[in-house]
Amino acid sequence: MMTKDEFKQAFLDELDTHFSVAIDEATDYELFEALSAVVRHGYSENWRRTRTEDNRQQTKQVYYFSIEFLPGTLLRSNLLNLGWLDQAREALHDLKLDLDQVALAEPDLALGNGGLGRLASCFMDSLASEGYAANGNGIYYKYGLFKQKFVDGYQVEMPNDWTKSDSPWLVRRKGKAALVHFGGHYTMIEQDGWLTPEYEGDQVVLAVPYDIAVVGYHNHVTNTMRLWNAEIPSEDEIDYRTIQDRRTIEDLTSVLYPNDSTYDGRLLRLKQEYFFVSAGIQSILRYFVKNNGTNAWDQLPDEVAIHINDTHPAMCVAELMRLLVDDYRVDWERAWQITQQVMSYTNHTIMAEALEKWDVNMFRQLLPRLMDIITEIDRRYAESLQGRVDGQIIDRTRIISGNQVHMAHLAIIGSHSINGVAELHTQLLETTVLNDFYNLYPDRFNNKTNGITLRRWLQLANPQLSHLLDEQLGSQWRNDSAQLLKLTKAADDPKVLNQLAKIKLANKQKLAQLIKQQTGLEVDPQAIFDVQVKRLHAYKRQTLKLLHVLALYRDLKNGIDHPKRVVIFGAKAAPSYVYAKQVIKVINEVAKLINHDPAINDRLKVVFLENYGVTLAEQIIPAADLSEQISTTTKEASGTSNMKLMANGALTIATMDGANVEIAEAVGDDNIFIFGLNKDQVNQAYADHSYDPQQVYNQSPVVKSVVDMLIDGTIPACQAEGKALYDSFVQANEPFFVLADLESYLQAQARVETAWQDQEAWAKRSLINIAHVERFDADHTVQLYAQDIWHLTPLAQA
Ligand code: 26V
Repeated sequence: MMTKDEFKQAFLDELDTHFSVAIDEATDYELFEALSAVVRHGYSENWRRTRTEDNRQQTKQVYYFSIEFLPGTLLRSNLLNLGWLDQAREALHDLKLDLDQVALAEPDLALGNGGLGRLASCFMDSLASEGYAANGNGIYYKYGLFKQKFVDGYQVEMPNDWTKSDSPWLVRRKGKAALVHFGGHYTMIEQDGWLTPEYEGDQVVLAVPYDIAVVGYHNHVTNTMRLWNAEIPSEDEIDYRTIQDRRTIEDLTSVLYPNDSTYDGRLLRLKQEYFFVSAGIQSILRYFVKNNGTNAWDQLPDEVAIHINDTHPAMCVAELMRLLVDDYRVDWERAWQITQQVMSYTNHTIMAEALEKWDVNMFRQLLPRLMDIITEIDRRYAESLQGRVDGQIIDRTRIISGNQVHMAHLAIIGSHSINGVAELHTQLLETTVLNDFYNLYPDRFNNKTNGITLRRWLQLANPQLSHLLDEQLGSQWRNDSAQLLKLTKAADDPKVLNQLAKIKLANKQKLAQLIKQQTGLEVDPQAIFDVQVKRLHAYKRQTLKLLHVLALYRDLKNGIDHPKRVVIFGAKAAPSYVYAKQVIKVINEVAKLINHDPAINDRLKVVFLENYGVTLAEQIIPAADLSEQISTTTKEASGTSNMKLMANGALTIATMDGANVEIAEAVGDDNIFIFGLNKDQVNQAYADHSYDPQQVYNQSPVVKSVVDMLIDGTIPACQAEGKALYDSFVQANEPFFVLADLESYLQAQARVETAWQDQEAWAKRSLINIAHVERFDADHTVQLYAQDIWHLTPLAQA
C-alpha cells in the first residue's frame, strides 16, 4: 500500500532526480514522466516476481501473437491496477495539480488500426487481472497509426512518430535479442544422420525486444507485452555491406500495415509477419530449453499455449515446426502433434478480402525453408484425407492452392482450436466460409464472444458512474462484474434514475467543452448525443447514419420537428481507401451545411471529431445516449464499441449483427432498437441476387427524397463525392444493403425519439443496459479462453 503522503514524496523525489525542477517549472511531460517513474517502482518487483513465479510453479503460459496492439495511455490504468489511483489524485491535488490534466501529456500508444488491436490490449489487461501468466508478442512499429486531420473536409494523414517522446513504459532488452533470416538459398546436408538446412546468401536481421509491463488489478501479477524491433546486427554477428541493406532492415518495422496495393508493400507486410513470429517463437523455445533441456518436448504443450490472433501470425505453425525439426531434431510426426496441441487461432472477419493469401513465388523467395515446410504440411494434410473424403473438399481446404498460400488454412490445420468472436460470427464461419473445415473437424470450432475491460472503459473513463455503482452495490463490482446485475433492483427507483441522468448530463457537458475546444462548435448537452465511433468502412455504414442526418435536415427545413440531437462521428479511413475518404468528405460538408444553417437553429448538430483513437473514445463514450451499431448484417464479426457504449449506459440502435445479437438478448427487446434485414434475408439476397436497389429507390419516396439530396446541389463543395456515394447506393448488387435498410432505420430512429420523450423511462433502459454488461466483460471472456482453449490455471496469489 502507498499513502497519499508517501506518493507525494516519491513524486517530488522523482521530479528532482530526473529533471532537477520544482513543480511550477516542470512541463506537463516532465510531470508525467516523474509520475510514471513512481508507477514503475510500484510494479517492478511484481514484474520480476511474476516471471520467477511462473518459472518456479512451471505454470502454463499463453503467448498472444498479434500484429496489432492498441494500449492507449498507461499512466492511469497502471495507477488504478496498482491500487494507487486515489492516493495519486489526492497527492497531486495537494500540490495544486490535476492528475487528469497531467495524464493528458501522455500520447496514445497506437500500434494498431481498430477493434482487433484494441481487443488484444483489453485481453492483456484482463489476463493479468485474472492472474494468468500471459505474454503479448507484437511489433515495435516506429510509426504508429497515422494522426488524422481534416483539411477542407478531407482526411489528411500525419506521421505518428511516437518513439520520439521516449515512452517511460518500454524496456529495451538487448540481451534477449534473436536473429531472423530472410531470403537466400539453402541445401539440406546430413549431419550425424540428420538432414539439416545450410543457408547461403540470406539476410539476417536482429530482433530486439521492447517489453512493457502489464499490471494486473490488485493482484501482484505483472505480465509482459513484448514488441520486437528490427535492427542491424553488429559486425561481429554479421557483415553488412551496403547502405541499401541497412536501410531495408530498418524499414522492416517502420510502419503499421504498409500499403498493400504494390508488390513491395505486400512483401514488406509478409516480412513483418515472419519477423515477429520467428523472434517470438525463438524466444519461447529458448526459455523452454533453459528450464527443461532439449529432451522434454512432449511437455511443451503443458507449459506453452500460442495464440494466433487473426491470420497475420499464422506462420507460427510453420515456424514452430521448422525450429523443432531443423534446430532441435524432433521427428516430424512428434513435432506436428506438439504444434497442434500448442496452437490456437481466432478468426476476426468473414470478409473474403481480408483473408490473407500470399503468392507462392513471393513466399518462396522471402522464406525458402518455411515455404518447403508449409508444402510438406500441406502434402501430409492432403494425404491424411485421401480416400476418406471427397477430393473436392481436399482441394478446397488445402493450404497451397494454385499459386497461393492460404494463411487461414494453415492456421486451422495447425491448431486444436478455432474460434469466432461472437455467436453469430462463429455460426457463420461454421456454415459458410469455413464450412468444409467445420465438417472435417467440428470439435475444433468454438465461440468466444469478445469483451472489453471495464477497468478502462468504465472505472477510468466514467468515474462518476463508477461512484454511483459503488453507492448502490458496494465496490465488489470492480472485481466481479456479475455484481452489476443487482443494479436492476434500482430500476424503478426514481432517485437512482435521476442520479444516473445527472451523471450522463455531466459527462455530456464535459464532451461539449471538448467539442467546443476542438471544433469551435457549441452543442447543447440536453440534446440526444448520438454516437458512431469505429473505423470508416462501407460495411459499417456510416453512410446510413449520414442519410438519417439528411432526412432530419430535410424535415427540420420543412417545419417537421424532432428532438434536439447532436450526431457525433469518430472514424479513420485507411489511407488508400478512396470510398471511405469520400464518405468523410461528404459527412464533413453536410456538417458544415447544417451547423451553419440559421433555419436549423441548433436543433441538429453534426460533429466529426478528428483523430479518433483510444483516448478520444474514453472521452466520447461516457457521454453517449445512443450507440450506433448499424453494420450490414453478417459483416461485423463482433464489434466492441457496442459493448463500451452499453457499459456507459448508452442505448443501442442496431442491426442483428455480430455481438449486437447478444446485447439484444441480454437487455431484452424493450431496451434496444433493432432494425434492418436479418442474416437469412441478407444471405438469401446474396445467393439469388434478388436485391435491386434501383427498385427500392424508385418505389420509396422517402428513400428517393433523401438519397437525391446527395446529387441535387443541397450539399455544396462535394459534388463528386456526393455523386460517388449516390452511385454506390444504387449500383446493381450493392453489397451493403444501404437503401434496403434505410426505411427500417428511419423508423427505428423514430422509436428512439419517442423513447427520448420520457426521460425517466430512458434512464431506466440505460440502467438495465449497464446491469447486463457482465457477458461482455473481457475478464469473463479470457477465463473462457483460459479454460476451453489454453488450459491455463491462474497463478497462485503472490
Ligand atoms: C476487414 C477488411 C474488410 C475488407 C477490406 C479489408 C479489410 C481489412 C481488415 C478487416 C478486418 C480485419 C480483422 C478485424 O480487425 N476484425 C475486427 O475484429 C474485432 C475484434 O474481434 C471485431 O470486433 C470486429 O467486428 C472485426 O471487424
